[in-house]
Amino acid sequence: MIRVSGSQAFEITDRLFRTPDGKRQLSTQESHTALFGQFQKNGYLIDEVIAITYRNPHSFTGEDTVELTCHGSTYIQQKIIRVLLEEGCRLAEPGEFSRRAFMNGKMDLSQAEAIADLITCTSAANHRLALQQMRGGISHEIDKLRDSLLHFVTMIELELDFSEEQVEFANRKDLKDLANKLEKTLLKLTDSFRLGNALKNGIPVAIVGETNAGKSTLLNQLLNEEKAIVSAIPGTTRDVIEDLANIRGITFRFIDTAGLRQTRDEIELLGIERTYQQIEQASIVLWVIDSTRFTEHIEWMAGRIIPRSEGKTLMVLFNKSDKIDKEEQQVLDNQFKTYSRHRLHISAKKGENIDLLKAKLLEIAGLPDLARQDIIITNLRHYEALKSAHEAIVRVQDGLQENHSSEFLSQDLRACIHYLGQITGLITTDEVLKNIFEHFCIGK
Ligand SMILES: Nc1nc2c(ncn2[C@@H]2O[C@H](COP(=O)(O)OP(=O)(O)OP(=O)(O)O)[C@@H](O)[C@H]2O)c(=O)[nH]1
Ligand SMILES: [Mg+2]
Repeated sequence: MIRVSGSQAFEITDRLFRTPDGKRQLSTQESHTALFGQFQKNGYLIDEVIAITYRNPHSFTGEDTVELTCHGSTYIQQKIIRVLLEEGCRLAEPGEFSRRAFMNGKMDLSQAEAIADLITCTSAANHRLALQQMRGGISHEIDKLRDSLLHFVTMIELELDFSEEQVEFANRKDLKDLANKLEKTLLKLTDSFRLGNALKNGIPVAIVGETNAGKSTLLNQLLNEEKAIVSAIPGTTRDVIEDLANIRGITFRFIDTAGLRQTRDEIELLGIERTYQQIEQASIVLWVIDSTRFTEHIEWMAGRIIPRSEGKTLMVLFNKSDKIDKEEQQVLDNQFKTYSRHRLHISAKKGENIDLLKAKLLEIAGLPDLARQDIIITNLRHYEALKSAHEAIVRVQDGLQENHSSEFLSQDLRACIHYLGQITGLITTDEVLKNIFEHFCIGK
């Protein structure tokens, strides 16, 4: 489908589009109607198309728009586009349609951004969050906050006008309550970003452990794909290998790493350094142990993995369970009780207990019920703005506590309102807009 939007959309397409009876024109069509006809230039037929007309402001961009649905060949598409360009159109920039929609007030900035998220969504969770944002979930929450703040600041500023008379229009206790309420809401929103970000970019899961433990085999098993090279030679994986996998609608980012061991090999040492970085960046760490040779270097290994896993969930996986019996499994399990309460026997090669591992990962990820209507922030730009807004409201709280003058309070309240305005695009700069829309794909 080729979309032509702008004040000359009808004029240009009318020169190229003929209905079978040769009588009807796009410019005189009613909005939201489809016409069948030929797309041609100077009598040279290019394709038979359906043309849908939208009259401003009732289109996605808010401008006059014609959408041409043609046959799928890239040759035809390019030919049509070339002819349109010859007739005075120009190619849309990335995200330009959404940008125009925003400029023409068809949607606010956070809604426009949600379109980009919707297009790239790869999981049920992403999909739901993007939809929520596109339909104005976040905007609504932000507007509510802004309204409370505006009310707040009006009361404070009224006092400024009567400053000589030393009146207090705004009851200080009410103001404190309002500030506390706003602070809580802003904190909740900024806090939700950790989850939102994980849902959007995948929850990072680092697969670490001794060489030859079966880490790459496990990665392949989780991805259902022969992504990493597996071999019986210790030190096979030297670099970080990662990919996304979807487990029941939630995206996980599984990261296979170079096995840990004492080595003088320079390249391997660089790889091990990267393993450490990956542990630090992950939310969940899977420590893979070769059940057939577990006694070796365990202390050494623990000394490397445990401190770096602080604040994350560490799960111990006894791999190659196909090689040992139940009693041996029990002994192993007892030995690792102190390291983590999450322990599981698996066989990466045979696929044993992999479903259980997946269920455990979902459980550890501890995702709240997404069906609830809680607002979850997924966008870094929104997060930054909310964080600044939160800092400003904390200054207001402090100011109220220390009986600062209305003038100071109003300054911080205005700052808070300003940051919230950035999210919905009430306050923006050309640079910010450029930055946002240039990351859209062309045609959106
Ligand atoms: N019996 C058995 N063998 C396994 C299992 N998982 C992996 N292996 C074997 O163990 C060897 C090492 O597997 P890899 O997946 O390459 O191990 P790794 O931990 O990635 O090793 P490095 O990349 O060297 O650190 C291979 O020969 C695998 O076939 C398992 O569950 N059972
Ligand atoms: Mg490997």
